[in-house]
Amino acid sequence: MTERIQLTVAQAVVRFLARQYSERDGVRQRLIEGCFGIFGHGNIAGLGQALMQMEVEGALIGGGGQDPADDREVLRYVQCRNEQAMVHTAVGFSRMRNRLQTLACTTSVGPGATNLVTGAALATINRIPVLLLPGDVFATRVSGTVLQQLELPGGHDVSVNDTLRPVSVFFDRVWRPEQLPSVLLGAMRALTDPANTGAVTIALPQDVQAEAYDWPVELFDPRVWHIARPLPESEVLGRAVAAIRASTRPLIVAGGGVAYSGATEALRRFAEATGVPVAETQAGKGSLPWDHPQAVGAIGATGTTASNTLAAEADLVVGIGTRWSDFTTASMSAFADPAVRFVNINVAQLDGHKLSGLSIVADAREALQALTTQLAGWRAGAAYTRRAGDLAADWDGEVSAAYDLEGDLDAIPTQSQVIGAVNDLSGPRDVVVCAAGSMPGDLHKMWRTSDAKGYQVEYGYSCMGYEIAGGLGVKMAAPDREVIVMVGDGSYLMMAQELVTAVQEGVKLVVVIVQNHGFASIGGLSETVGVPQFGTRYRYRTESGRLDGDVLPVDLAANAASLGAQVLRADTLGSFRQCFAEALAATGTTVVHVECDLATGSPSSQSWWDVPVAQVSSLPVTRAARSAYQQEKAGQRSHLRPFNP
Ligand SMILES: Cc1ncc(C[n+]2csc(CCOP(=O)(O)OP(=O)(O)O)c2C)c(N)n1
Ligand SMILES: [Mg+2]
Repeated sequence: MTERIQLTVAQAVVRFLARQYSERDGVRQRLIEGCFGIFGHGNIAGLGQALMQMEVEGALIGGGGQDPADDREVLRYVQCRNEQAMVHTAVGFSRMRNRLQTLACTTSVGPGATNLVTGAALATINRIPVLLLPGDVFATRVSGTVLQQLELPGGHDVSVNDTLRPVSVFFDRVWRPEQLPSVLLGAMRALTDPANTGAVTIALPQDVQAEAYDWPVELFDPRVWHIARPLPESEVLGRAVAAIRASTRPLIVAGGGVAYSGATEALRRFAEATGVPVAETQAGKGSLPWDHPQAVGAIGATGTTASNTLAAEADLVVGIGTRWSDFTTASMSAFADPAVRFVNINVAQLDGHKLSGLSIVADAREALQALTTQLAGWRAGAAYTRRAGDLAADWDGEVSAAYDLEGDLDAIPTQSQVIGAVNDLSGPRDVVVCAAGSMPGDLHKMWRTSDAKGYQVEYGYSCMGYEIAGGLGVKMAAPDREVIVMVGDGSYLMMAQELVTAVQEGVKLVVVIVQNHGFASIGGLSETVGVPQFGTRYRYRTESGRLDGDVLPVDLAANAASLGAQVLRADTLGSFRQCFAEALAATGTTVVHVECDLATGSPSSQSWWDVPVAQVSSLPVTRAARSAYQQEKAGQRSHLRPFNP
């Protein structure tokens, strides 16, 4: 007879989650480090009760983890302010831990659950594992229509949680306790599948959460989930080797998969052995240190002129762990040689086949090591490698000029000077976090990243409001590093409340608020698409009926102080440098508020991003933008040439 233990469904969930481990390269660690949550009637009596019982009992179970601290096997609860934000925090945490660990997020039913949707989309698009545990409406339905329940005339088994289906890589609902083991195992499998991970949702009806059941005890045995490193198929690898040997202008594009696979060292060895230059996507930035001889920096719409010149000329592009987003390909205009071909190394087939590439479905580290071995003795032409280095040096000169570290200390700084000062004053292991606005592009092209995990810009979803919440997760994952959150005034206004969580948890963030009174990025974009500055500045409405009055009297520094952060105000470059240094030295979460001058932008990427312009218009400014758009559009390629054997 199987031994059984009686627990509620919620108690079983937390006990199970506390005993899941991931393992790669022989290193085992807790898969779910903790549980973030906001309680309501949909989860307080179920998961809330279970988490409290675990906290109170200390759940001294032992076994499983290599780290003695793991043996406590308690799923620690952390309180948050907004459900979307807690998913961002889990994403920041998991990305920083190379997707080997993550956090769970519990919510009530209704609005608490639907607040998860944006965070879930962000996680899935960025391919970052997070576990979402929304409460759900009664399975039994005997209480009738409960508070916050959606009622569709066409069927009563649909709840608001079904909005999470399209943004989850795994979604299941536990209508009956007996289903729980299969749901939990399916969820863990999805969280630890490097090729297809993202938001994993287990919807838990509120009555089922509190229901008791006799569980087989093995369900709660420590369980280790091996994170696979798929090996490249030798025949496909051979074709890639032949293609690289035959190329004269090869270029590597390193994506997020390089860091997740722990392949930065393998990439460095490959680049040094072959002399092939390495460009980086947003998620791949930091794959090589910025001053490595083969590093040519950011690629695409927010790239360096070095990467973009090499991309335009490349005859073979080796994409490693990249999703080939439109920013990376400059909306399919970056690779201009009509004969260019792509080799894509990726754990996900979905990405491997993009751009008609030769798809090597494999772990980045394994594939790079195999390529390095098989290409032994081969090098790209010396003149080509030298040219890449010269182009990178030219761009570096542009960055130094924009950073302008010796600039006028008494003047209002430009955004580039603020970024330059932060880059200059922070340490090599410090981490910069950003997500939306004009800063991600400026950081991508200019930031000098020394450490593989030193750059955590979320640009898969580029979600305003990710910055502080995501930065909190990054810092929780790497408490020994300074985490610097760069946030625009627009993004700050969208979601700043996790400053309270940082203060509550004693987690130190350095937050730089760049105040430019509106959506500078979209303001810039609006100019190029023939809608100049429409609705992008934070201005009073005037008698003209338009938003063209004075700047609004918004004080974000006072706002941050009201949330419990220490706040420093800077209105010149000199005072910014001082305040930022003080913030780095502080022990608690510190916000530096700085006014920025918008007149001077960052150096141009000489690239393009496809944002369609109105085909017909009564406005001359829009018609002019349309003809410029059509010229750029002509540079778009289809990349449909098959890579046949
Ligand atoms: C949630 C969300 N809504 C809208 C957008 C579109 N968007 C991208 S950047 C931006 C403006 C950001 O303003 P701010 O944070 O002040 O940065 P700035 O553009 O001024 O650098 C907007 C509205 C987005 N990325 N995310
Ligand atoms: Mg702004």
